Amino acid sequence: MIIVRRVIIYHSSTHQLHAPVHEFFEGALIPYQESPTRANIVLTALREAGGHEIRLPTDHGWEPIRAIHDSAYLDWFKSAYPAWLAAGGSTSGAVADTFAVRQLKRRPNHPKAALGYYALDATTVITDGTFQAAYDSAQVAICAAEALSQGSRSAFALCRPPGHHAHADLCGGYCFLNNAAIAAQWLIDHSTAEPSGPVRAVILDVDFHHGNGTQDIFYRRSDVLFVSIHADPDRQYPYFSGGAAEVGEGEGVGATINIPLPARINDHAYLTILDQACDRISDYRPNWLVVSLGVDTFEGDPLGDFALTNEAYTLIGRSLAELNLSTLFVMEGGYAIAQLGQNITSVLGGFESFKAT
Ligand code: SP5
Ligand code: ZN
Repeated sequence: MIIVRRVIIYHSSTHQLHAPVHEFFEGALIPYQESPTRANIVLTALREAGGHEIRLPTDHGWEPIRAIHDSAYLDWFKSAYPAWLAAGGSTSGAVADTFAVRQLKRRPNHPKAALGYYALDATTVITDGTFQAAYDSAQVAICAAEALSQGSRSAFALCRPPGHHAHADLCGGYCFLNNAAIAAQWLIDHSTAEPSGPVRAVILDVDFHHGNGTQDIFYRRSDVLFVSIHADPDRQYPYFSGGAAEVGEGEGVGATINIPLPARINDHAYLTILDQACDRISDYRPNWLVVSLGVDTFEGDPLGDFALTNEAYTLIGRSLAELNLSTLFVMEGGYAIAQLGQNITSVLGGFESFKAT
């Protein structure tokens, strides 16, 4: 028998307000890769695939976002763009040129200084609509989490901007608010207590890049298992985290699992590793599964160096369905525009068509 479990889709239209023009890429200015087209294409592909309920988010306010992010960071983010303009910055977007790295700890109030204090790289260009887009992207994730907590078996949060590179008080890697972390925390906070111990969530991050922000947010906790399968940071962004030796700290030791992979990895090798990760997830016996879903693992992705074909995404969806958990997909990266819609619908299609034995 085929169990058809249709994934409920949440998306926002205000993501289009976040549309920086350029980014630095290997020393050159190129068009901003994390473009509004990405989410539009995924939504169109989902509509064409048919059969999904597609919903806009309702506003759940600041509380679920404050549960993850530093309040001074959120205050800064809210007024970063107008403050930048008032300080003489260009309307093409606010971006840092000086960063608060290592021993540099001063935090002056100047808008340009604040940018470099709260950003880990120069890809988080803040334009007029960025704050609204990021807030609504987080609301998309929260509403999808709410659907799960109300009994839906699965949901897909079409978040844009993405979230997994954002720390509690840092933006980076096109990310401002950590949508997956906010959703996981929301699920934990809205679950009925387990007699057997704390409510547990897994965040499985299959984006090409290590989910540095998510890792850092939960690094000292045992109630959220973070599993990330990604390009070895010895050769790829975000470089400064994502090694296999990073396993958590204090209470959280063992609740972070990093699986760095070589360039050109193919479908078969990747899926073998994913299935090993799924065994670790089952052993943890979580109440909730949040999947940070990036498809920049695709062979044609301009930011990636893996060799996954479209068929891999159906099999990834299927492996995740086999876990038989309440599952929330949160959109992260994926920049091969022509195949982006198909790669995402393949994951959801593989998940939905899993044949129970
Ligand atoms: C959410 C997400 O996927 N963010 C990714 C941010 C990556 N930014 C740095 C990209 C540097 C790419 N260099 C690769 C060159 C390939 N020719
Ligand atoms: Zn990525």
